[in-house]
Amino acid sequence: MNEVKALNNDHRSVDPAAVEMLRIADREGYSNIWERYEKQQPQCAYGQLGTCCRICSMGPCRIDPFGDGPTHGVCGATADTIVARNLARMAAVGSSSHSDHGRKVAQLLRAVANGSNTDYRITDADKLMAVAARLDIPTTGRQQLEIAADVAKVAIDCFGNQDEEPLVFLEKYMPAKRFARLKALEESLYQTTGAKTGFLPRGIDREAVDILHRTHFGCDHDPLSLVAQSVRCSLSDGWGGSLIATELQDILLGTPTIKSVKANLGVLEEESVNVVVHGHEPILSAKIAEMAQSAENRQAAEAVGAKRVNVVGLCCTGNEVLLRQGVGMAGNESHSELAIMTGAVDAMVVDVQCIYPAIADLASCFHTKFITTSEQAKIPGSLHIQFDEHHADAIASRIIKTAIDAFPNRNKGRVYIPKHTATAVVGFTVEEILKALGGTPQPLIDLIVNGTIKGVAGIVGCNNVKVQQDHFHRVLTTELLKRDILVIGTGCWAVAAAKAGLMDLSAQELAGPGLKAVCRQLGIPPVLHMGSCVDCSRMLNLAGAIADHLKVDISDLPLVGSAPEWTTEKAVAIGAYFVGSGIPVHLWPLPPILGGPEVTRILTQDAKEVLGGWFFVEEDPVAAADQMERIVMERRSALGI
Ligand code: SF4
Ligand code: MSK
Repeated sequence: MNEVKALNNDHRSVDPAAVEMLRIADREGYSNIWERYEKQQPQCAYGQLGTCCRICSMGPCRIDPFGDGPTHGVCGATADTIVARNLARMAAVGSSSHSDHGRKVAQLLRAVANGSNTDYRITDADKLMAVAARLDIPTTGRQQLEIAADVAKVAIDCFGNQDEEPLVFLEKYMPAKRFARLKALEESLYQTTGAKTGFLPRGIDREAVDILHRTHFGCDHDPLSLVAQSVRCSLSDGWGGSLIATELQDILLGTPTIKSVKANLGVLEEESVNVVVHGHEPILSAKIAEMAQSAENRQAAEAVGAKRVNVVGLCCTGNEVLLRQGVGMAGNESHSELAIMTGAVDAMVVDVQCIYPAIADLASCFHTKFITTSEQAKIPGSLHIQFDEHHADAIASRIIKTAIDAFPNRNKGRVYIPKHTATAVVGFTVEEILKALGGTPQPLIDLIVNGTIKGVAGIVGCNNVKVQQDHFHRVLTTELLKRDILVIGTGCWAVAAAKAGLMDLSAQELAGPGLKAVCRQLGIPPVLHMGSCVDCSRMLNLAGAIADHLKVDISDLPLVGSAPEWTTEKAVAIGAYFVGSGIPVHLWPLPPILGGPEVTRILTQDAKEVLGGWFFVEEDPVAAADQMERIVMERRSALGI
């Protein structure tokens, strides 16, 4: 290994396990996201600014943001129209991904309730009762499955709702003041402009279809109208599809509880059959994690010379099984190829979202079975084993058997597992946080009011090859802790924080004096893992519980969000529903909107007045923490605390 290569790899990731694996990638010539990113340079500036359009066959059209070239597309579309249309389509795709996940969980709950699926069951009856109560579904004297059927029906109806009323889930879960503000905003815009501008989502499917329609050639060209619909669609994700996914998964698979786990590539075991579950939907992977423990599978593993079947997670499917079943967490998005390069993965099983197609080629260099399971995420070169929740036990068994059968083909001479792991205390659902606080948010509110904790930051999002892996996550999180700001979050950020040891109890020492004392007293880390991407709904629920308790709007609270290292269209939807819920959101890397000055102004300035939440961008993590702290302090003084 020469020094230049090592320096390059240090530049690619701050995670020592990743740096070790990238040295192997360099030595062996394994393709990876960093190497392919370098080959993509220079990337298209029009794309980065959002000013390219190819929605009709007169295009593609490009607007020169510096005014030297064309100022309009062939049809006359301006840069702002093009930027806003592109943004809206990102929000629609992101929302649809989360919400389609929620739909499948709702359909499964319906099947369990009507007895047509016996591979799953109601695991958390208390959560079922809590969700039913929230939705005003009667529970007294009724059978559990009858109640479950009603909950499933309300959820499924939210997808196809065709009237003009807001989504039932949103109406029942969104804090009263936020709901009233969005409703009043719709009415005042109607009175002042005469045009309908909706913010309260009606049907989950409808809001995404609405964007596909209004961004068709020759429809909505008004940047404000397009941005407003982007927010409405995203709210149908946060307070609709994602919320349904979270709540109903808790009913079916159990609400996560606080537990201690290990994170990073060191959770792979040299002597075991390693099955990595990756993607987002835990319905299958929860089964795989459960069945891997069976005596039959243990014996089958032993029969091929392995110690056991070791199921570990990646990305958000990983977060789901980590929080509920305590499996090890192999890594976040950028770790997916690195895990295969260890040579110790016998099967990587993927469902949907955030899966690199490159894994197929890479896996073919090893004995690793790369198994796709969703008709919505087929990848050439993989082994496809179609998941069907009505035969979940049988399919999970077949997948585990495939991994066990692959184990003897492992080339032990090529196995290298970096020894890095960190301990992480995870599983901070709203239920667990309230339990730790004695059943009410009041102690947390008291701590915020008396300044022991200045505020709460919610961090979400991915890895992005444009940012040194995990660097922004680590520095921003540590900076916020120092400033007595409690950090909560989800997704690949949560994995980054876990790998960095920030979810270990020892991380209390990194916190400012107030936060440190609180965490010591409660026996919790200062960084709380709330789940997967869809579990951003748990953050909304926590914010909502505090807002309702104080009878204020979420936008009054000292809360702030960030999506550093964001990558996906889902992150756009999450950011937009945070903003629509009244929470300012930091973003890095730059979103593709800067080519549209009006869109940029709406999202970074006007939204503050209108929605109480807005976007801001900052490249430097310490400066981002400064800005986030400033927002928290401004909100504190507005509250008079
Ligand atoms: Fe060009 Fe207008 Fe067609 Fe877009 S819609 S590709 S700007 S002509
Ligand atoms: S997995 S959306 S890369 S967080 Fe949810 Fe990670 Fe971002 Fe996918």
